[in-house]
Amino acid sequence: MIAIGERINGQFNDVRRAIAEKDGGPIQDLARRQTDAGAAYLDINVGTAAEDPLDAMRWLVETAQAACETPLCLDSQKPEVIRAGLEVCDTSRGVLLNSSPLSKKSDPAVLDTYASMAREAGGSLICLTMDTEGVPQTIERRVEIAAELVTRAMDLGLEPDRLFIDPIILPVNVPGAQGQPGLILQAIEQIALLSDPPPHITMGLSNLSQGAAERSLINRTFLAMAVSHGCDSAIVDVLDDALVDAVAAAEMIMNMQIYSDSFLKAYRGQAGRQR
Ligand code: THG
Repeated sequence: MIAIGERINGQFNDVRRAIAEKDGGPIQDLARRQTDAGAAYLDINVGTAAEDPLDAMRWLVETAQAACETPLCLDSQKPEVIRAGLEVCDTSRGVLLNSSPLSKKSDPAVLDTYASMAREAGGSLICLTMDTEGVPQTIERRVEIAAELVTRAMDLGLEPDRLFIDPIILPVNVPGAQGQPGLILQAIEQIALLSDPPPHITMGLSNLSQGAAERSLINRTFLAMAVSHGCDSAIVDVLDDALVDAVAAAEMIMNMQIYSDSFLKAYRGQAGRQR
C-alpha cells in the first residue's frame, strides 16, 4: 500500500492554527510521526482558511520537508497553489501532485497543466474521475473517464506507473448514497484492467466516514475491501494503528505479503519504502 499521510491539512484545527501563526512545531511533529507510521508520501493541503494560499503552501512544504526525508504530495484544486509548492519542494526525493480532473468548465486544459508540472518535476500525478459535469453518478461513466485519463496522461508523457486514479469516495451517511461504496469497489476492479501495468488507484479514505459514528472502523473495513479489489494506495490517517494493521492483514490475505507469525511487524518494517 502506498499510504499518503492525510494529517497536514488546513481542515484540521491544529494545522490551520499552525499556518496562521507560522508555528512550524506542530507541522514538523506531524511530518515525523506520519513518517514513522509508514507514510510513503505526506499530503500537504493548506485548507480553505489560509489568507494567502500560495504563501501558506510554500511555508508548509519548506517546514514539512525540513523535518523528514519523506516525499510530499502537494494537494490543491488550484494549479497556482501547486506551482508555488513546487518552487520550494525538494523533488529529488520524489513528489506527487494531487489532483486533476479530466476537464473543468472553467479550465478545459486543467489536466495538461497538472501533467506538465508532474512531468517537469519528475513526479507522479493523482487524477480524479471527474469532468466538466462534476462527479458522475454512474460507475460506467467513472470508468470511462478513468480510461480517458490513462490515455491522455500517456499522451502527455506520464506512463501508468506515474498515474494514480481516484474514483472519489463520498460520505456513506448521506441519504441515498449508501450504495456508492459498493459501486466504487466495482469501479476499482475495472480501472485496474485499463492498462498493463495498471495505473495506481487511490482515494481520500476519510471522506467516507465524515460526519459518521465509528469512523476508524468504517475506514479500515472499506480500505481492506478496496485492497481486495485492486486499490494500492490511499490518503489516510496513518497514525490510526488499527487501520494500518487492517491493511497489512488484507495484503497478507490477498497473498501480496508473505505470511509469517510476525506479519504485522514485517509490514511496518517495510512501510514507507513502497514508492
Ligand atoms: N481525493 C484526493 N485528495 C484528497 C481527497 C480525496 N485530499 C483531501 C481529502 N480528500 C483527503 N484528506 C482528508 C483529510 C481529513 C478528512 C477527510 C479527508 C477529515 N477531516 C475531519 C472532518 O472533516 O471530520 C476534520 C476535522 C478534524 O478532525 O479536526 O475527515 O478524496 N485525491
